[in-house]
Amino acid sequence: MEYPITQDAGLEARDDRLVTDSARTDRPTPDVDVVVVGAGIAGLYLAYRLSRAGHRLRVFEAGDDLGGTWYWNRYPGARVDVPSIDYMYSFDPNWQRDWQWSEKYATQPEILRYLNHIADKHDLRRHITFSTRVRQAGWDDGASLWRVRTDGGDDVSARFVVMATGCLSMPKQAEVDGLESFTGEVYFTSRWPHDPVDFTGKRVAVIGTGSSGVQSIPVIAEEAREVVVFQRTPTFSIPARNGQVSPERLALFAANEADYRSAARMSPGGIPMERSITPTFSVSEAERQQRYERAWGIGELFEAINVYADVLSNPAANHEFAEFFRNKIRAIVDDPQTATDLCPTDYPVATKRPCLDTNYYATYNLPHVRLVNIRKHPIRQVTETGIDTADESFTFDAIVFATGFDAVTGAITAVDIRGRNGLALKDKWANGPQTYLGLTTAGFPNLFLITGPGSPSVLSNMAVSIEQHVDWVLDCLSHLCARGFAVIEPTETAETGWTQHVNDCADITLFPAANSWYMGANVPGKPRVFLPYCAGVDFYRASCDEVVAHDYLGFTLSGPGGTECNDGVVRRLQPDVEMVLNRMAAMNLPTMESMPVEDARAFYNQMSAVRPPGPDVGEIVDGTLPGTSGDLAYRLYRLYRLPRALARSSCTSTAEVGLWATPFRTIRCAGTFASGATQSSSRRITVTRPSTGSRPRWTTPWPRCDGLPTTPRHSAAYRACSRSVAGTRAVGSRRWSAGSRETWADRTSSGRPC
Ligand code: NA7
Repeated sequence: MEYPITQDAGLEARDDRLVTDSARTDRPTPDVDVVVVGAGIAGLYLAYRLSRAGHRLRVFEAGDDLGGTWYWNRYPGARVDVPSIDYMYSFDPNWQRDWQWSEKYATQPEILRYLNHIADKHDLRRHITFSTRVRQAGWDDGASLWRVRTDGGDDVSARFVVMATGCLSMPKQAEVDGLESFTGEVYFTSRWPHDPVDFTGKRVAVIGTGSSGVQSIPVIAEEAREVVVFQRTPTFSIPARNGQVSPERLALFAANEADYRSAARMSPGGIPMERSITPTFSVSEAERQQRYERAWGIGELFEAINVYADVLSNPAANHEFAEFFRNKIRAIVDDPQTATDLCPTDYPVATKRPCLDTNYYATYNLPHVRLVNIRKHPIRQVTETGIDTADESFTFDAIVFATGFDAVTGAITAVDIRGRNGLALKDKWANGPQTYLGLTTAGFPNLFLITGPGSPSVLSNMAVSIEQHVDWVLDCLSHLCARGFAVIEPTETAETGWTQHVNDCADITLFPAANSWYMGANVPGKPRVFLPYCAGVDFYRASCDEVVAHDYLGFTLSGPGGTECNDGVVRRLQPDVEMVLNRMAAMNLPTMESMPVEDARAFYNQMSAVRPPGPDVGEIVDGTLPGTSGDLAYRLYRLYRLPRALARSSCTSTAEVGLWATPFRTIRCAGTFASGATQSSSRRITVTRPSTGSRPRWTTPWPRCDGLPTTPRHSAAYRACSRSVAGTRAVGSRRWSAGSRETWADRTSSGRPC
């Protein structure tokens, strides 16, 4: 099909200052404005936006063609795991005229066709240099530009570099001894051949049971004579129930696409969906089972995890949901030992990437398919003819590695990126990535990361998150142009604050309890750090927007016109503290410090009513903190759930300091209720490991009912929460302006920030 080429139509107004500031300084003009690394979904959208905005760009792509993940991951059964119609660009408004998805979850070939269709329709290929890997990018401080080198011999200078390298694009090594001696065929799901692979009549080993294994095993089993699956960690998987695109969903989409898109952008995961506000144990067992069945039956991952508000925060809730899954597995799989081995037991459900499957568990009932639990029977080595475990020798014609990726950071640090003073990004991130908004990193000016660590990325619908990041970058470039700046870089303060916030968000969930690739735990030697931002696409977007609204808070902008920096931290509070304040703001309640203790207590009482029961208070400590007019007495509750403790406490004469603790970190202790006084103070407190010696089991219920949106927008969740606290006596009507991000201490009469 031919499409009209639109490259010259509707160009956004271009401000030449990006490229011609050298005319006003002695800086050299770079070869291009922007180098983009990668031509997957992100790279293509960047090519579209940048070219339409009139920027000179080059896109380098290691593959021989476009598509990124969807170019490489062409293993049998490869499909997207969010509904196809949610997994498409929103910038292509008339898509319905020339594109229809054939299935609820499109296959890899269909997605690749879609991406090619978009590239052709908008003439994007002309920007892309294929079969060329960017090896190095070095910041030239004197010239304020990047010098980019490729394995194809290109040496390109650019004002900006954008890493659109994808979160799951750097395959892990095989990590088994003896592979070179194997005389059969070897395949990696992440680098599948372009020519058809025929397993008919063959004995095939599959190593790995993540999404790639779960999708490919049933398809391989349809052809192969024998399939042996080597499983290290079992996975939670729900039936995809694939089929045609849901007509209801399509109708909803078509009826008002703008609303649909907007709902996706302001949702927790990038697919229109209300955040669940129902705690698991607030309903009867019968209702719980009913909802679990629905989650199992609907065949959508985000919906399934959203079944109850506290699945990812309350261990008991998670356990019950996990047990439901395990019972399903036991019911499907005939052989009891195989069923037991397929049941995940050593991590909470959804803290490793859950899978969507078609006949995965049932495949193990086929007589020619066998599961080997390599935790019990470790792989010793690959031999010339197959695989030896500790107690058995297997013969294979082919071995398939479905062993995953060096996720989120791997493809970024694979490029030798050097920032100011030659600092290597790899070295900077040696103990874990530090970013501001997952988009930028201090010491590396004019470098943008699309869906980088510290952004929702792999916990979201990537199509939505990619567009949000690219849009943010384009707006940023426009801002720089408009204001005469050439360089943007986050401050250490902003980056430290964001990195802490990302960790804080993860630490009040169960995510850190799993050895997952979210935690970097699948790659030997990789620092164990939670990589994505788990508070949700909606909360994240609000942070990004606030940074812009506050004159690029936390960024230093510089150029011929001078330097500007509105330094600060966009999220300073512990996330659950912030939710409390958000809720109060949304309800037009007075500020916390202006409330009498009784009102504050009543408010928390109401909130506690919608929370699941948590453990008792761990420790109560009395002390003093310096206040603006003398010491403040405080009572510190070192606990998992402050609100209930406050409700129980009889203390009214001293300030009560809530410590929403993150056990292994230095955390912020913020917020005081002053009896009669309006001053407060705060400091950092290091919380030590509890005497039990094990990691505390967090029940702080967030995100959930308390997860009110950052701006009081509206959602059913907000209205329901509002109703649930309707008994709270409003003692004032001061509104904490949406978007303001002060600490409690900021908002005391002293006005002093903590
Ligand atoms: P995943 O989800 O990382 O799965 C990889 C699987 O391979 C997982 O079961 C691993 O076990 C297993 N694995 C990894 N290394 C080894 C070694 N050395 N020995 C045995 N088993 C191993 O990658 P996928 O490609 O399946 O999916 C990645 C994402 O792509 C997915 O989430 C979708 O979004 C698309 P482990 O769990 O580490 O014990």
